Amino acid sequence: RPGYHSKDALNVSFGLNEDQIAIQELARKFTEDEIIPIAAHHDRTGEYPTELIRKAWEVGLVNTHIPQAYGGLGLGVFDASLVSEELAYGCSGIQTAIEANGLAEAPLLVAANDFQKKKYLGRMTEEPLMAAYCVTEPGAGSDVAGLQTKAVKKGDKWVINGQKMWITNGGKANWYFVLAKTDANAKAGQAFTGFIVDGNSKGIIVGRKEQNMGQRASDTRGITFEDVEVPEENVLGKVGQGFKIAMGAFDITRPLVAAGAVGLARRAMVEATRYAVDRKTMGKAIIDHQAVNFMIADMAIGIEAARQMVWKAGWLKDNGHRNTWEASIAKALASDVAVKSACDAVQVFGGAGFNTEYPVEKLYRDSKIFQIYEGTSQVQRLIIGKGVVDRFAK
Ligand code: CS8
Ligand code: FAD
Repeated sequence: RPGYHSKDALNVSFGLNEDQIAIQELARKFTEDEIIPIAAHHDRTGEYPTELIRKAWEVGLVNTHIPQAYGGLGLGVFDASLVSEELAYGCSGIQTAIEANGLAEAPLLVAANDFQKKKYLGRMTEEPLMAAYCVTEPGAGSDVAGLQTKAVKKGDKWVINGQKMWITNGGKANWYFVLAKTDANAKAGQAFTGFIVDGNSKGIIVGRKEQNMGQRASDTRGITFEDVEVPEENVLGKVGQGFKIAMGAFDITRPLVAAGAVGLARRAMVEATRYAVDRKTMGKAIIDHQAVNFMIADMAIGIEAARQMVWKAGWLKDNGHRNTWEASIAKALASDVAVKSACDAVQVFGGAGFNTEYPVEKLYRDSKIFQIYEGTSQVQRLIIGKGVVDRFAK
C-alpha cells in the first residue's frame, strides 16, 4: 500500500551501530566542550562563530554529507541527524550556520555532475569554507514558484538579476546555490534553473546582517544579483529542472532541521528538569508538583516522538525511498515540540526563566524560527495534507 514499506519492515532497528554511536559521541563532546561555553556570548553579540566552525570542520562535524569520493565523510541523512541534534543542544544558531552548508550542498548532491562536485564540494573539504542556499526573495518565501530572480542566456554565459532575502551564511559564503527563473511561461516544474555562483562574482551585493529574534550567531542577509555572469558549466542538472532540485534538497535537509529542533527541545527538557529538582516551593521540589512534572513529561513525549520521525524520514531517504511526506511530518512535529518545550521551560523557571542569566529565554527565542524557515509549519501541513489525500483517499 502506498505510504507503507512493508518489505523493509524487518530491517527496522532503533539500535545505533558503532560508527553512529561514535559520531554522536563526537558531536556531544564537541557541544559540551566547545559550543555550550560560548553560546551565550554569540547570542549576545551576534558575532559569527568563525573559530568554532573551523574547529567543528577540523573534527568532521561540518559538510557531513559530502561523498567520500570528494573528500567528505559521506554520511546519510540518518547519521547526520545524530550530529544536528547534538549541535543544536548546545546552540541552534551555531548549528544553523553549520547546517546551512549542508543545505547549499544538497542541490549538488541531487543534481551536480562529477566536475561540479569535485570543484565545489571538494573545496569544502580542503578549507573551512561556508556556502549558502539562495531561494527566498523579499516577495516570495513560501511560494517558491512565485520568485522573480531571472537568468538569461547571453552567448556562452548566463546573466542573473534579482534579489534574495533571509539567506543564512549570506555574508560568509564562498559560493551560492541560486534558483532563478529561466522560462517565464512554463509551470513551476520547468520554469526555474539552479546555478552555482562563485561568491566573488562581479555584481553580487551582500546586504547587512539582519538582527533576528533568536539564533543570533547565525548570519542572515539579503543578497542582490546585478548582471552576475555565470558560466554554462555552473548550471545544475538540466535547464528548467531547478524547482525540483531545490525541493529535492529539502528532502535531505528538512529532517536535519527537525533534528536541530529535537536537540533544542531536549536542552529545554534537561534544563527544566535540573531546575525543577532543585527549586523548592511549598515545602517540596517543584518537580514534585504534578503540574510542573507533567510539563516536563510532555517535553519528553514530544522529543521521543519527534526524534523517531526524524529517524524514519532519514532512513527512508538513505534507503532510496521518496521521503518528502515524512520529512514534512518530522519538520512540523519537531518544530512545534521545540517551541512548546522551550516555552514551558521558561514557565518551569518562573521569573528566572524570563532573565538572560538563565539559559531558557534563549531557547525560547531560538525555537521560534523552526516553525518558519525550511518551509513554515503551514507549508509543511500543505505537503502533509496533499500526501494524505494521495495515500489514503482511495
Ligand atoms: O513551494 C513549495 C515549498 O516547499 N515552499 C516552501 C519553501 C521553503 O521551504 N523554503 C525554505 C528556504 S531555505 C531555508 O529556509 C533555510 S533555513 C536556514 C538553514 C537551516 C539549516 C539547514 C510548496 C509550497 C510545497 C509547493 O509549491 P507548488 O508551487 O505548489 O509546487 P508543486 O505543484 O507541489 O510542485 C511543482 C513540481 O515540483 C515537483 N516537486 C515538488 N516537491 C518535490 C520534491 N522532489 C522532487 N520534485 C518535487 N520534494 C512536483 O512533483 C511538481 O512537478 P510536476 O512535474 O510539475 O508535477
Ligand atoms: P510568507 O511566505 O510570506 O508567509 C507568511 C505567513 O503566511 C506564514 O505564516 C505562512 O505559513 C503563511 N502562508 C503562506 N502561504 C500559505 C499558504 N498557501 N497556506 C497557508 N499559509 C500560508 N531562505 C533561503 O532561501 N535560504 C536560507 O538560507 C534561509 N535562511 C533563513 C534564515 C532565517 C533566520 C529566516 C527568518 C528565514 C530564512 N529563509 C531562508 C527564508 C525562509 O525559508 C522563509 O522566511 C520562509 O519560507 C517563509 O517565507 P516568507 O518569510 O516569505 O513568509
